Amino acid sequence: PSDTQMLDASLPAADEKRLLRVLRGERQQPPPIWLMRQAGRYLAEYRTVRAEAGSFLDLCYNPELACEVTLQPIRRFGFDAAILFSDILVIPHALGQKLWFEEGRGPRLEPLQGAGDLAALDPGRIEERLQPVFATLGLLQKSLPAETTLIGFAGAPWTVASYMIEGGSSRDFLKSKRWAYSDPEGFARLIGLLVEATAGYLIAQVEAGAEVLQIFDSWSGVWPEPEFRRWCLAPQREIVRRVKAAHPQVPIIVFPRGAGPLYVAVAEEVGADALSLDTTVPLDWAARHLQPKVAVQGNLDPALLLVGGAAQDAAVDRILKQLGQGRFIFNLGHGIDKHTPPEHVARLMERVRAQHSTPV
Ligand code: 1CP
Repeated sequence: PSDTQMLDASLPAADEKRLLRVLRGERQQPPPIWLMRQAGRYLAEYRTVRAEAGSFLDLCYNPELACEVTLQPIRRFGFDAAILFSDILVIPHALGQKLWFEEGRGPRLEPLQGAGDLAALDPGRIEERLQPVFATLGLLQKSLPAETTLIGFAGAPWTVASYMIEGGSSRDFLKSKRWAYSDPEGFARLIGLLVEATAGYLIAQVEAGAEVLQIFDSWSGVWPEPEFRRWCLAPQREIVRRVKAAHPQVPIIVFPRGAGPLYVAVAEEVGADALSLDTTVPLDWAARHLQPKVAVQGNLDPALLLVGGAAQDAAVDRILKQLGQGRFIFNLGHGIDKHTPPEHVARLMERVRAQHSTPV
């Protein structure tokens, strides 16, 4: 190691991957780029493998095929990061809850009715049941290009709990909210169980090869502030604390979708290295109030990728201009839509990579 590295162990090594450099506090120009849900149905090669695999869950638990679909968008577009192909709902599945995916309807679970149902969930067998996921990470570690960062992930406790209680996707989250407001102690036990399971799962992902972790709190935007702090922020913080206690060097990205002004509380209190911004977060506000504290990632509206052309270019340029002056990772504000023409993604890549190296 050089003298500078010995003086400051937190300084990125000269050969460190671009995404990791941003997460360790450097600005990169052009910014690293990857897209949420970058593997999936908008790619013909994904649809082929998906048809061959059987069900969506069969694909998640087949290491060779899951590795293959993770690599597909890397081969096609050359993103700076690959995200493990899996789903946030493998945690309830590994806890023993019935889970299936209905074509066109999304995930379905046999819903939890109340704290009485918690006894049936077994957190002791998560690592054993999710062996195929760790095997996928091992294969990816060996197959990815040297410059590509491998991202592992999990859902945050509230978002995962909502699927467990509602039995699938929801518009209003009324079953979950009714439980949380009427029996906060019982609900806290479910959240606590998910904190435990999720932290252990993420630590095991690092040990299997994940270099960065992302925690998806996709439905954090539905709570009043006190409940946001109790059911979203505090569990995120506890998971980050546990993962960092085991692996202090692993960067963690948190996505508190819909948190609005509470993004600041997440930046200050969770201990994450980066926040993923949803599409509604104002860029000048994020540059002023978030970027000095953490790296930021986002936040192109996925709907613009349906349109492409000049409208897409203008939105991309605006994000690059406003967030590109600081620690920044280009991404979408939410997952890519299955109707996205792949040519529009290629156009996005070209535009971001055309950013010249300019001083801060
Ligand atoms: O074969 C198929 O088309 C199934 C569609 C699909 C895919 C491709 C589902 C079902 N999950 C996934 C993969 C997935 N899910 C990944 C890895 C791939 C990648 O990002 O490239 C990741 C990170 C997720 C995470 C996920 N699953 C979230 C959090 C992110 C987000 O979009 O908010 C959530 C909420 C889920 C639940 C889920 N799984 C699948 C669907 C359709 C949904 C969402 C349902 C809903 O909107 O409520």
